[in-house]
Amino acid sequence: MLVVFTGGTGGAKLIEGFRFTVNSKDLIIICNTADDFILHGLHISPDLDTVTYTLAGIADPEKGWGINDDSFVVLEALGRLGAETWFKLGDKDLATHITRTRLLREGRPLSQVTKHICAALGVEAAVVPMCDQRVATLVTTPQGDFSFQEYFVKRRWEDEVKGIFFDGIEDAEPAPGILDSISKAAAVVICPSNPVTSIGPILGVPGVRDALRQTQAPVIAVSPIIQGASFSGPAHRLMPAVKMEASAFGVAAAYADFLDAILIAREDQSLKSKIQALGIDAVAGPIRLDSLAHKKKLAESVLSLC
Ligand code: FO1
Repeated sequence: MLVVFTGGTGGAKLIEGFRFTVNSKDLIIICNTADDFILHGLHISPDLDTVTYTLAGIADPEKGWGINDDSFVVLEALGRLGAETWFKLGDKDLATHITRTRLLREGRPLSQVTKHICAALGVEAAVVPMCDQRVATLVTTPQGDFSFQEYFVKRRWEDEVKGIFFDGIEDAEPAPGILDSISKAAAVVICPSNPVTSIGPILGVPGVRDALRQTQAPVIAVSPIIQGASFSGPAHRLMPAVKMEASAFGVAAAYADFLDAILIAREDQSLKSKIQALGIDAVAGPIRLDSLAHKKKLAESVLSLC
């Protein structure tokens, strides 16, 4: 059993590699849900969907989110009616949000709803939300507090970030099966996702971090930062806001209490000894995920390190 911690687009690139290198029934993917929000009255879970669509082979390869060859007819019609259109929900993607919202309203927990959507889309891997309770990332800026999607998509991550909070995290509980799967895993992989807003909330769910510290399984991370910049999204901007160094070393240090090894970029080779001084093995190599060949290769490298 390979247990994988992930956010959305960055992590899904490595998961695309696992799709071709690991038996999908052996994959348990634990997803961030603190990016979730309500729009047009619908419950949107961007990271769960990005991962599910990736595993189903229907993800949009250009954008990294949404469904391949989707249309935006409903969004345009919503715009004509005065609704907000900054979050680009495709027509096929909307079917997922409508179904999720209906099942949640019927009283099913998010983990069950996700299982239903995965089964309907033919995904055999277990895609698990970090918790069934509402947790929401709030980004504090000089212009006010924003939800993650407002900060990231609507405001194009241009605001100066003063702080980041996960509203509701203290009352969250790991979704059913998460703690058990971490303790029984053959290996745990932390994807090259944002350590603050993607992996941070998962680690913040009470009990998850302790389970990682206690498991006998090797815990391996892939750095989302190459030479001080993230290869997907604003991680390098957000890390300093929570006093993490925006580097592969900063990522390793943030996970130091449970991490056994980290894959870093060849360009960051010089950070190896500093990371190893934390008691973490550091392996430098190609970690960019620009093509399917890169994704498969990195998945193989992670598996051999495991
Ligand atoms: N990201 C964008 O940058 N712009 C969008 O309009 C957008 C729409 C969207 C719709 C559905 C979905 O599942 C994801 C979407 N994303 C969009 C991506 C999303 O904001 C990010 O993947 C994550 O929340 C960051 O992990």
